[in-house]
Amino acid sequence: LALPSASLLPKDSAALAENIGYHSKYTAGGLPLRFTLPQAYQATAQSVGERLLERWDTTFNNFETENPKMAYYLSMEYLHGRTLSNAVNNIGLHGEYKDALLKFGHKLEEVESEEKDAGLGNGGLGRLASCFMDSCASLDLPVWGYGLRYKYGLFKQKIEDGLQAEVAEDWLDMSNPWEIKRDLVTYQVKFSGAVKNGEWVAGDEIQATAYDLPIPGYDTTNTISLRLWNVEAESGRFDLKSFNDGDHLSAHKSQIKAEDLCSVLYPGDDSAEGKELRLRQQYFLCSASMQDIVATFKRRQTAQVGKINWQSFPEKVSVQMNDTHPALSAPELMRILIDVEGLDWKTAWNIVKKTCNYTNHTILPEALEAWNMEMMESLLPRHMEIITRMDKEFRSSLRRSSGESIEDFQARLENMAILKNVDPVTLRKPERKASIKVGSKLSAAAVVAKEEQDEAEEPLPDPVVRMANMSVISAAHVNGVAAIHTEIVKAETFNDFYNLWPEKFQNKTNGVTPRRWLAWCNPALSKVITKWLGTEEWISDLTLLKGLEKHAEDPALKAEWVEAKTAMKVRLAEYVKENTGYDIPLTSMFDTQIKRIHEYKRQLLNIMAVAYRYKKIKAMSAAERKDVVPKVVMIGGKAFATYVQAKRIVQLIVAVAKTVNNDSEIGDLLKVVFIPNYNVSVAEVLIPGTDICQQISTAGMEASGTSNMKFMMNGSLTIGTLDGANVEIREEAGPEHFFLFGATEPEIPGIREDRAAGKFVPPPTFAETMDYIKSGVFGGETFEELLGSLEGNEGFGRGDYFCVGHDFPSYVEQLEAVDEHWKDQDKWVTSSIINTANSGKFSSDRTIDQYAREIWGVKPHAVPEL
Ligand code: DL6
Repeated sequence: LALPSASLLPKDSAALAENIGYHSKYTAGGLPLRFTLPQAYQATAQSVGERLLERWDTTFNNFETENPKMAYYLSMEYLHGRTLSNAVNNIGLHGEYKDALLKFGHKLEEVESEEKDAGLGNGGLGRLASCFMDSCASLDLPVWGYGLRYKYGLFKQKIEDGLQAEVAEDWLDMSNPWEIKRDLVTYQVKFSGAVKNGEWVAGDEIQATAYDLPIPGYDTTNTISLRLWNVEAESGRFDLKSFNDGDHLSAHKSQIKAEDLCSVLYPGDDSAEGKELRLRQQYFLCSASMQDIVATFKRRQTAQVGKINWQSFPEKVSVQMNDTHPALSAPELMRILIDVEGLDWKTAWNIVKKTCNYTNHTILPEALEAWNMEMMESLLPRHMEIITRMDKEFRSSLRRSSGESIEDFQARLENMAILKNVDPVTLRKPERKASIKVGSKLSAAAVVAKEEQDEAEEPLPDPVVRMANMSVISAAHVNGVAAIHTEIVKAETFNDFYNLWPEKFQNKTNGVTPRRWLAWCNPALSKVITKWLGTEEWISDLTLLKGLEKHAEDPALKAEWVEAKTAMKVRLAEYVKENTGYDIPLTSMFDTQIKRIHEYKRQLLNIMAVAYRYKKIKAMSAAERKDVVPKVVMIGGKAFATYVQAKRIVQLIVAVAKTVNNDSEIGDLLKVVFIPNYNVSVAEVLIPGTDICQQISTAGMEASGTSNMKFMMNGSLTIGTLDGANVEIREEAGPEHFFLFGATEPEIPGIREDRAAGKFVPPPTFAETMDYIKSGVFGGETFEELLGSLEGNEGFGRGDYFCVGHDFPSYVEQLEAVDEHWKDQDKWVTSSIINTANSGKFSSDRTIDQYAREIWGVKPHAVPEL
């Protein structure tokens, strides 16, 4: 029996309207006489989903039969945002769907807005993973993503009484029309128990079920898969006996415990140490994915070659670990190869070392994961054996370098080993040496005193498994995410490893997809770009934007550029009005900072400069005020629920906004807006409407940043430090189109030392602003605890660890330079065009092409057109 041909689904607007009508009646669950917006969304999503499915099937079948080398991207986070708008654009049916919906009286944009963001990530790391998926599909690469299907993604942020409140975000409550549940793709994931006679007898087993999200490439049939694992309640876990005995709660207990595993995304900045559920999640992802990868390899090998040649595994498979969260992939692959497939240790280890790769996304020490060894032993006893052997072999392979003292060698070895706080011989928790020697002649009283003294000593630290060290040791390639970040990784974070294996380390400067982040989110500017370049090709080759540079002084382009920017500012102002109630004047400079709220990202520096500006304007005469550049400062971002200092920063921003915006004396000269519930779709409105963006982290602390790239593409100028990808953005745009301030990375340790030595003299503008805020001018609050962190008062944190005070004067100076630049609108527009024109490097297509060639060894594999 022949299956229906994959290319039969019609795509003209009349047929699409019919298809939407069909789904609204039969699958969208609405009432027959009404066709509401939510119903229209569900019906349209079903219709688009079918068209994605035929592409997905074609791609899958093609990979299955042709068996190219595959790369698998493992990430605990994907910050996907909305799917509908991206999908209709990527598959080239935007116009057709627009017309089809108009037949029902609906606007496509309104239908698209019905969709909830898929927020399965905390910030940059997860959003990067989603951009990478889009580029992999668009470049026709044989790549698949793996992740977890959390029920509750990143929380919804509300501002209540001036404070952040968190509300659980049940993004699946309306069902997810994009996912395809694969009932037949399931794997058992084992936990706990013990290893008996070399065999792991699990204490618990949970079933992982695959849910696939199709990822359509742009201008290609290729549609790849993001496979998210979910725990399905198994009937076997329902305890019928308890139920029959009337104990209904206990009957469900085991089911609930299993389902809990995928219930919630962990907040990114909170140290996950000690959180067993997080470790269970990480292992669940690694185990299900590695089992799936091995199964695919075996199936394709058997079909193609007739037998399985394990040596060819690294020629067919490359695994990318997105930070250390999926680091258990390496020991899990070892376990499968040895325990299930019967390979010997050496063969398995050679395969693993060639297959796995690791990306580092942070050098913040608190974010480098280290898991308690005892907990790992109890949860993953077999893996602890494997990891211990990996560590033992690594330790014995390490050699003293010439001239290195024994002490230095030992210190280096302890710094690089996987296990920390263990006895170097047994690799177990060290026994505390009994201080009373056997046969000693101490009196009974002296023995008691000695024992008491022993007890009073500091307890020995718990042994831990350092996931970053394990990742470096088991990876073929290790990469940082921006040039400066990779240099820090090589020179500091993993310096000993770099000296040992320099060839392992690479830089892969991040990128963002130009589809979502320019072509689709900024229709006004895209139109202008296409007109002036005479082609739409830039959407798949962003370097073509360079062609705009020669027109950067052309008044005709400038006029169109301003018109497009204004259209996006109008859209943004409407959004602000609707979501905050504030009116913002369109002729003002729109100044935006959007990212997670964190002390190192220095939203505090931003809002303090706003307070300083406010104070200055208030002190001006009416004549002086005429010279002030009117400005709207927008800040958006979520503070993690337990990060107290970050929540205080939100509180200060909201308080400043309330005072400034209600001050009639200030009027339109300054507006401040805290954008609540910042997420991907909010960013899609904010970025195109922004004139200048703030990338002001303490130098050396932001690995890369990616919003900086999105702003640049959309013609925003940047005020920033020499940190992360800012360095490369400034190089590409040219220093005269970038506002640089602040200490550089090599200067930071000295500044901190001076501070600790009491040598810091607060700059007058900074001290004055501190006092101003403390005076209670912003809603009567004095913000002592927040500002105390900048003073280094006892009990008030780390004494301006993030160097806000040091950088304040140069920041304010550069903000003034920004004002001067703005006053010459002609110059400003040229800078805006130059920024867009030089943003080609920051397409994730470039980044992914480099991963494909320099790390994964995979080649484009376009499937035939439908
Ligand atoms: O590489 C993506 C993104 C960078 O752009 C940010 O600079 C960096 O802060 C972020 N890192 C994390 C750290 N998470 N962990 N582990 O989110 O990665």
